[in-house]
Amino acid sequence: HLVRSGEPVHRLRVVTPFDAPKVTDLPMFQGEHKEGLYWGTYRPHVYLGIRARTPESLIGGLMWIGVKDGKYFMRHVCQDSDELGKYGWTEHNGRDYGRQVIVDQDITLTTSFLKSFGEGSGYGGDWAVQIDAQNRRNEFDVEALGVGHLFFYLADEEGNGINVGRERLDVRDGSLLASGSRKDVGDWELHLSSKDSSVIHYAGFRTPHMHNLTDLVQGTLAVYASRMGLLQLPDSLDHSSNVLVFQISAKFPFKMDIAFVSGTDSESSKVEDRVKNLTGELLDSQLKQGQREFEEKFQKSFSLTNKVDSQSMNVGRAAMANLVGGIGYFYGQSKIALARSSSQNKGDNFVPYWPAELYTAVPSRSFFPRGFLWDEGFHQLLIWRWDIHICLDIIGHWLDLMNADGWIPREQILGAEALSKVPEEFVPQHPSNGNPPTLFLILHDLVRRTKRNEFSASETSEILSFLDRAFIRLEAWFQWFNTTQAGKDKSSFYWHGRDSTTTRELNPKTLFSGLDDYPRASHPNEDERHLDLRCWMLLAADCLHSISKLLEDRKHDAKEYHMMVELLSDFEILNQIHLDKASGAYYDYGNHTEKVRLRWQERTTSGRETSGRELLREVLETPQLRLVPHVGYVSLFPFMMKIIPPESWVLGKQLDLISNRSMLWTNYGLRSLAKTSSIYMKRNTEHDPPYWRGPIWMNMNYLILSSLHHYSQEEGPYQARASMIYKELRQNLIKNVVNNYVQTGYLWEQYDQTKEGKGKGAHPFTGWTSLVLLIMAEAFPNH
Ligand code: 6A9
Repeated sequence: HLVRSGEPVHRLRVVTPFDAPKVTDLPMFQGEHKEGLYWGTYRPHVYLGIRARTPESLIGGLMWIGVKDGKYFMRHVCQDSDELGKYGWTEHNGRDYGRQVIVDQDITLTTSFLKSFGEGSGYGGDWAVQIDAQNRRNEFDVEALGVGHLFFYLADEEGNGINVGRERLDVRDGSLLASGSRKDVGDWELHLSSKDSSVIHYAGFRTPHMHNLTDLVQGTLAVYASRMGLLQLPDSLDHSSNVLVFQISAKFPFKMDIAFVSGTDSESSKVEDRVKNLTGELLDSQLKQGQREFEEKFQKSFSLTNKVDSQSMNVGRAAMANLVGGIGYFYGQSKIALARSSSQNKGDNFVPYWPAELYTAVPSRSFFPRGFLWDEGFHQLLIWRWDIHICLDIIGHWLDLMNADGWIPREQILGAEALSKVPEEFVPQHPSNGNPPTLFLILHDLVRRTKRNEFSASETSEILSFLDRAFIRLEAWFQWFNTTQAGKDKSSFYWHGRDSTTTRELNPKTLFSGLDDYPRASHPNEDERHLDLRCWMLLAADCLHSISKLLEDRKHDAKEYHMMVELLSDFEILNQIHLDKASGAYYDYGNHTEKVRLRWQERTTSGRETSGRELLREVLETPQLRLVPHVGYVSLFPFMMKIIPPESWVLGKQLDLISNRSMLWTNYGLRSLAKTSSIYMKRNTEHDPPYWRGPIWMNMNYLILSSLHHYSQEEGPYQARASMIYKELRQNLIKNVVNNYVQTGYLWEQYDQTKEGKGKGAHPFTGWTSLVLLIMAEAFPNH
């Protein structure tokens, strides 16, 4: 029903924006707010990258030459293969100050970012980058290591030409590196200042391909090296270069300040003053000031004193700084898959979404430097406590990505730079697939706190106008789930779109649930009932209900949502369809057998010769409609959503499951799947190792911990036990994440439930693993 043949692509409903005023067009996001957030470190996929929140920006970035085993490597895009000892923001406020430490073998770079609105500056103000380069092998003065090579570039995505400051660049006689002109900020200049003697070379290029900058610089260096035997840029320009790269070479240790000033064409531009203000001692003192303010704000927002030790506090600080410092701005068009057809050219079967911008935090700067819908709800649990305006702006951007059907694409791969990080087969987004509507987690919390007058008057009025504008989109989102993901029974839901024809998967995946390979019914069909989705629907209905109550005078109808809440939180109904009375566990329901396994079989290719073997699923028993007996994160959803009455025996059973070492409990957090599950730590296909089938994930642990906290406050027979388990789980989670950070320099995507809680998967993963900070602070959604 998505594509009527012959219909022009741009009129397809699936790529038609939702018809309502955009949330990001609200007055609260214009004017000073917008200008204040114009420039930032919004290119999280590079080690240091600056851009403005505009589709075609002037972008800045840093490369350097790293040395490993005597070989040279160009560093630029965050890559696991660079094997950096560490990189990440130690402080960042998401606005005008940040400090990052990068450890690359013997070299340590400290990169600081500072923004300033000096008198005379152009739109969005000025900014400075300070780079402090140290080499711990200094004293040996090995020639190759004694000199460091940094490359700072500016590139204009709009294609405007950039001029070199002067033909022979020398820091000692003046500091102008480059200049140019743009519609948004007027004329601008880039200045360099350093007390250390350095040599500067440059190269200019004309290219629209910003995702190829590493190759461009590396290739140019290679050509010059082979011709001249020197590791330096050739001091040459393309005609009308829109990319300028400066190579600054100096003996370690050295320090340099780079200042960007805009609006230099205006009469009162005071360029000299502003450059002075953003370099040298004045810059140093402003950076110190930024550091102090970050620390004060951090203490005030999370009050960790008396809660954790100082080592843990460092990790909490890094979690906050990296989540906020990793916020990016992306612009481009998602690719939307058209209904799966038998067409030959599968890869091409997509239509572009409308060009859209996204301001968002990202799960991982190296592995997944782009927006993910359900991750974002977790990120915002932290970010609203840091900066409510940034939080609302981000949520607004996500809601504006909604199409006419009320659907929001799950993974946002916008623009060439983002695309360059994703293998082709993962790019198209399927319009039949949802993703948990976690934004309701944070909105619900904000609504309750607004009701309790926890915000200032101006914040309250902004939250109200935000909710008023967003409401119609939130309703549409809810309706999208309510209609497209409905189950047979009126109180049941399931993730539609699982593959019921595959013979390769041990258990067909449910990527859109966010829990990828977490086992569900062995044979997907329309009889399925997914517990997690049912609970997300409860959260969504409850949130919409409370928003409509809050906005009462604005004539929203709360009744429909109220009925839905009553239905989905009805303990009896829940128990009828999802509770296994014998074990006290909640389960999915569907067409299922436990008797499945993967077996190597001879490949039978008709016509051609058979070649080799393949791993296929064998089903040893006819599946039946039944509860799907896997204990794990999904089975804890009613507990997470606090549906279980505090006095119920079921609560006691849930605590048993959680604290049982042969099921979910480990010293490092709760396993995603019980050790007793038939699918525990099983591969799904030959190439697909277990992911949500055992390892420990922070987002789910946080929600479970939050419920333990809740039940430890509710009077009842299980109160004391909940409290005990809460304390122990909290300690375990903190200790393990902190230990891993201290040992490896990173927060990780998941933690190994067997090998002493070792971090695994993507790293740095400063998305929802940052929730460890809220765990330290004992900060949970308000109920
Ligand atoms: C693969 C490979 C360089 C998987 O954190 C983002 C998501 C979560 O939303 C989801 O719940 N992660 C979790 O199960 C990572 C998803 C990565 C998918 C893209 C492309 C590129 O590798």
